[in-house]
Amino acid sequence: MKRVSMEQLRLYLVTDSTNLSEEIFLDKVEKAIQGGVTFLQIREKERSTLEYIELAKKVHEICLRYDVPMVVDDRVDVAMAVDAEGVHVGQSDMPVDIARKLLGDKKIIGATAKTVEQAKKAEEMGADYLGVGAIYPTTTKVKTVLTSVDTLKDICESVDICANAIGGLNDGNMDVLRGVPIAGICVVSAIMKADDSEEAARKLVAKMDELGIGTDV
Ligand code: TZP
Ligand code: MG
Repeated sequence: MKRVSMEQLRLYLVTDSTNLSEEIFLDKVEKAIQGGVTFLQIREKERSTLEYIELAKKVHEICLRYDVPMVVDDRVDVAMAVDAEGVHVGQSDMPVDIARKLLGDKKIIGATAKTVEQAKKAEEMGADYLGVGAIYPTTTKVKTVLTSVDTLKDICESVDICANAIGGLNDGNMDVLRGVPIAGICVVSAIMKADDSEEAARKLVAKMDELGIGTDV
């Protein structure tokens, strides 16, 4: 069952509301979608469950208006609470097959994979797409190691589900992804730290167009 398309994954925004007022955060998210974001993951590490749910509801309202799927990082309970389109799980989070049992057949489940083995296992367990990285060192709060572009290519060739590159990516350093059969890229800082998130998203789309990233040819 296809729950997410390659086109929907092309510009994947992982949010980070750190140091932003709610108003500015929500405005940044909406403008980023207007600039070309096609998929969104809400990712909050510091909030209580109640705060997470309240914010996720507001972000989801925006996403629904633009027909952009929203998944919740890590928290299957929060995804269920707000009827999000799905969840994204890392290697230390809830296993994909258990998340699938809890969320059912219709929801999107994304998984982080840093090796071909992890990628194949996630696919077998029912993941719909993969986030692969970090391609570059990242300043976003995350425990991660680097994944080479060669490994990213190997992963793309080893699974049938879509893979996106993540980690330190911006419009100035994506050239290494030319020719890699990814569906798109996932970014935090390139959009969340930009003064103008709409322009930032537009630039990322333009760069992907130039490099032929996520074009099904
Ligand atoms: N997983 C691997 S790298 C990363 C995550 C969540 C953070 C990416 O953030 P940025 O700011 O785009 O480097
Ligand atoms: Mg996680």
